[in-house]
Amino acid sequence: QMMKFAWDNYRQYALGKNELRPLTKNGHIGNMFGGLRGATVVDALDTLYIMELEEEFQEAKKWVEKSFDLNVNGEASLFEVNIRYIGGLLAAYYLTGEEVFKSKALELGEKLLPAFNTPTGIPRSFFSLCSGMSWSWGWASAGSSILAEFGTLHLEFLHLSELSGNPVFAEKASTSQLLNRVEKPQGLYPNFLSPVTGNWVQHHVSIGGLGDSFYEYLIKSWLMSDKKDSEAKKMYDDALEAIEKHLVKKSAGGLTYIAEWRGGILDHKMGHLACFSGGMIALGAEHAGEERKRHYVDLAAEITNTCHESYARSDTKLGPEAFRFDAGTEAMATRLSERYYILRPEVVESYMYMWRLTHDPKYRQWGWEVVKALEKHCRVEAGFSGIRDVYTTTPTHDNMQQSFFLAETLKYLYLLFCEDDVLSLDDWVFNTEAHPLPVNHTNFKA
Ligand code: DMJ
Repeated sequence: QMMKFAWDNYRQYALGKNELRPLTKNGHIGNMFGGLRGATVVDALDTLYIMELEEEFQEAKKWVEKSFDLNVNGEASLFEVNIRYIGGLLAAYYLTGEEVFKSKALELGEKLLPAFNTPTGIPRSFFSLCSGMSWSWGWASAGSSILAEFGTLHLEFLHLSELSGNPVFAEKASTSQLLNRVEKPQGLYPNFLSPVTGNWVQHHVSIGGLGDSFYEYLIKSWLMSDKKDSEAKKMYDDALEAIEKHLVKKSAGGLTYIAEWRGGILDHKMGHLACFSGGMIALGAEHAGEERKRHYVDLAAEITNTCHESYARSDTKLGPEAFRFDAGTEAMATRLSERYYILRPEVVESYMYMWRLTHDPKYRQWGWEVVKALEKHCRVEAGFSGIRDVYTTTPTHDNMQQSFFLAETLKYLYLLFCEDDVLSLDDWVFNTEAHPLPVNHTNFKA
């Protein structure tokens, strides 16, 4: 019902725009997708299909067939276009077998290739869909590329190679050679790398924003290869070991968290984005060997518990954008600018993985608490909206229904209450936007 409500309002007020503005009942386009439209349509396709919202799925499919225009010439984020559009189209194709999704994915995939024309082949954050010229975020030091952006292409690009028969996609998205060569401080991967020299630009390490999905794609690359890509597995194991050694901490109140690292100094902060890591560590634990398995299941459970605490300690029972462990604070935001919640999925994502791994009913209870909180605080007359402050029972709304709410938050909540064989984790890996891609399509190894 939540998905139907979110979709129906998007369709009524914003079809063809990227997101719905549910208070003003209009559409939002933004500047991340280079002139591409319909981010919510493409992000929602597989969720509609999985939930058997047949009529709504057909409406979405029809829009892709008739109105999804790829001949655009704006400035796009390679990462965002890849995880939402390529991921969404690929998942829709694999679930339904409908050729239109495959052909759109391949056509769009071709348009992304010029973004890799840099001295090292590491793409910058933005590129022009028309000229292929590329550039970095203005705030990224010395024109650097971001770990979580250039490191979150591999799953989708392997499938583009698989479906097109052209190895170029897999080759372009492979970063392992370069990353294995460059020295890593204490075994950690900094978030900023120069696409010109191939060296780190600044020693900020985070399993949250800027770093997050790089680690996720290491373990998922191995799983998607049916456990054949041992290089990705080793990179994941080594990275997790370094993270545990240097960043995992326990608060005075006994909460386990993952701090950020700035040139050797710890920042005792966890972003909402970092809360995906409970699920990732749980997923990896299954394959860690008997001895390490127990350890990683416990670590994943502790981190997920901490993220749940960040929700439980707020008045809305939704979590803030970032929470801290300093000056007597535990799992709460201390800055006004970090008190918002924009319908993000990472906490329910971890509940879903923890549920599938342990079947401990508390994860379903926690998921249900989120459902109730979303209904109470984020549902407005024409859709769902983010809120500006999780620490008040009368929050104001940000007037934005993010496309990842339909792609991820609602999908993970749904899967939390499904049988385990609905998108079994043995057969599918979820890209970082929760689009399922099938395991064992690995003929192309870059
Ligand atoms: C999503 O687009 C993806 O999950 C991405 O990896 C991180 N940010 C958002 C959701 O919070």
